Amino acid sequence: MRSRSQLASNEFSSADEVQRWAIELVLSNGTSVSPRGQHTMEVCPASFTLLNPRSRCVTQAERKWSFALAIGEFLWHASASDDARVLEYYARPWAAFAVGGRIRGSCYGKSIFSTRGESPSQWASVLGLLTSDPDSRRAVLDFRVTDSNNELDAPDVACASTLQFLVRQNRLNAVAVMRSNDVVWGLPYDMFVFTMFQEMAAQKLGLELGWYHHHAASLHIYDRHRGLAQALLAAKVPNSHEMDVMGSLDCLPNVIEQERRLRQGLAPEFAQIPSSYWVALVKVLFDFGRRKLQSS
Ligand code: 5HM
Repeated sequence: MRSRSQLASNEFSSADEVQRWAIELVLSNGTSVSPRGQHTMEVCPASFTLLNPRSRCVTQAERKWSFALAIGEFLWHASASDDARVLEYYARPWAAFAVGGRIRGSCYGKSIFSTRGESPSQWASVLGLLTSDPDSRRAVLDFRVTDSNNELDAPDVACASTLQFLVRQNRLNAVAVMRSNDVVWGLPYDMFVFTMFQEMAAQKLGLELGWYHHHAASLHIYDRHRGLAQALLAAKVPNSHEMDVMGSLDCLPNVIEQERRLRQGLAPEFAQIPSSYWVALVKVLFDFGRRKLQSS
C-alpha cells in the first residue's frame, strides 16, 4: 500500500500529473512578474506531493523531456562535480550559468556529498543521524552550502534550498524546498534528481520509499514556454511510467565512470555493472551519445 502524506490536497501519482497541475495552476492563477527583466506568470507559494517518487519521469511526448539529461544531471550530482562541461554535453544552456567553467550555485551533489575539511559530508551526517535517531526532524541537506557564498548577482544561485528526510511508519519521506522553480525547464528535472536522492537514502537506510513533497516559493512559467505549456495542457496525460527499484548503490562509482567514458567517445563496459537497473540507465546515455554524434 502506498503511504499518504498528511496533506489532503495537491497529491499526485506521477510526474506527468504534477506537470499538468503546475501548468494549469500557473496559467490560470498566475500573476505577472519580471525578475531580472524576464517576464513570467507566477504563483507564490505552491506545494504538491508526489505519492510515488519512482513515477519521476515526464513521459508526455509533446514535452520532449530528456531522460538522458535527467540521468546525466543525476550522475553529475552523484559525482559531487561542479564542472559545467559535463552538463553542457547534455544541455547547452547550462553554459550560460557557469563561471570559469564551474557551476557555483546549483552544484547540489557537491554541496551534500563532499567532505569539508575534517567534517563528514552532509549526506553521511544525515544518514548517520537517521540511523541513530530514526524519528529525527534534523535530517536536512542544505544545498546552499557552496563555495560561491551565495553571491546574489552571480549567473547561477542555488534554486533549491534544502531536502529534508523524515522516517515515518518505516518509510523514507522527503521534503524539498525551492526558492524559485521554473515549471517547464526546472521542475521535471528537479523532481527527478531529488527523488533519486530520496531513493538512494532509502536504500542506504533499508527503508521503503514514502512520499515526496515539493515546495516552491515561486512557481513560474516564462513567456517563451507559454506555447509549449498550453500544448501540454491540451494533450492527453499518458499512463504513468514507474522506474524500477533502484539497483545497488555499490554500482554507482562504476556507473559514474561509464558516463565519463561515454562522454569521451569510449565504448561502455556493461560487464562492469552487475545491475540491470544501472545498465539500463547507462544504455540511455549510450543512445544519447550516438544520436549526438550522428547529428554533429
Ligand atoms: O532569478 P533566478 O535565480 O530565480 O532564476 C533562475 C531560474 O532557473 C528560475 O527560473 C528558476 O526557477 C530556474 N531553476 C529551476 O527551476 C534553476 C535551477 C538551477 O538551480 C533549478 N530549477 N534547479
